[in-house]
Formats: sequence, C-alpha cells, structure tokens
Amino acid sequence: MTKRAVCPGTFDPITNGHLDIIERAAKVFDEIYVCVLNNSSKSPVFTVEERVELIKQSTSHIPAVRVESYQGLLMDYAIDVKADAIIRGLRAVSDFEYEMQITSMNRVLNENIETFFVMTNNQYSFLSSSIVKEVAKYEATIDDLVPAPVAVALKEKFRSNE
Ligand code: COD
Repeated sequence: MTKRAVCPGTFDPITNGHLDIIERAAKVFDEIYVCVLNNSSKSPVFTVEERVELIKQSTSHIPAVRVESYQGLLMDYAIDVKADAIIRGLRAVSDFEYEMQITSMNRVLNENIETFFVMTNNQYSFLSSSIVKEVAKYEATIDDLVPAPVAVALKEKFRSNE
C-alpha cells in the first residue's frame, strides 16, 4: 500500500536543512507532499507562490515529491490529501517545546495521522531560513546553505529591496 507523508513548513525559503529532511523522508515514504502553510508568528519575505516555486526547483530530482500550498489547518490539509503521516525536523532542544505543542494539538484534531520526527543532519543543525536571510541581507555567501535556485532568489530579493 502506498504510504504518503506531508512535510509542512513555512519554507521562507527552503534551505539545505529542509531539503535533507525531505530527501530522507522520501527514502521511507512512497509519496511526499511538501506543503507551504502559514505560521501566524512569522512574516515571510517570499510570497507563497515564490516559496512553492523554489521548493519545486529544489526538489525536482526527487520523483516522490509533490509541492503545494494550503491556507488553513495543517491537519485539514493532511486529511484532504489522505496522508498517513506528518514529518517534522528537529534541530535542537529549543525546537522540542514548539514541536511538542503543535504535535499534541494536531493529535487532538486527528489522532489517526501520526507525526514523525527526523533528526537534523549534523552539518545543518544550525541552519534556519531566518539565519540564511540574515546572512544574505549582508551579501555574505550562502551558496553552501541553500539550493542553487534559492541562492539566486535571495540575492535578487535583497538587491531589489535596496
Ligand atoms: N534541520 C532539520 N530540520 C529543519 C531544519 C534543519 N536545519 N530547518 C528547519 N527544519 C524543520 C523544522 O524543524 C520544521 O519541522 C520544518 O523543517 C519546517 O520548518 P519551517 O521553519 O520552514 O516551518 P514552521 O516550523 O514555521 O512550520 C509551521 C507550520 C506552518 C507547519 C505551522 O505553523 C502550521 O501547521 N500552520 C498551519 C496552521 C495550523 O495548522 N496551525 C495549528 C498547528 S497546531
């Protein structure tokens, strides 16, 4: 039976840390639905359409991946696409409290869709979209931190904001 997982996030923008989680999830699940959702505590720099496009370009080498966006609850999306699981990444203890909270809430909403955590790859343990944007703003090199299309988009974004 086909096993389908959702990899949800803000992805503002997708980094090599996100990509690593998606690639590793694709080794275990048959289909990965990467979904751009709204995190009400964040103010994204890239539009939803830009984020979806950057994820599509960055994951084109993984046939199991499909990229979408959704305006609403993650659990409603997971139910809509008939997902078996939700995949989240964990970097540090600091991630744990937030992840625990949203996982518990999602379990209240629907206890049949399990959340699985993938531990960060050591080389990406410090990496976040925020830190990448901060560095890119000052025109430092980010080429080893993000997929190539994202590096180009970040340079463009901050150049056009000057
Ligand atoms: N290494 C490993 N994992 C990483 C790394 C890295 N370097 N960087 C990020 N990750 C992981 C994060 O831990 C997370 O699991 C995932 O990648 C996505 O990260 P972000 O930062 O892009 O996305 P978030 O955490 O802002 O996403 C939050 C959601 C948008 C999923 C959440 O707010 C949500 O579900 N929103 C929809 C509304 C909803 O359902 N709300 C109720 C939830 S209870």
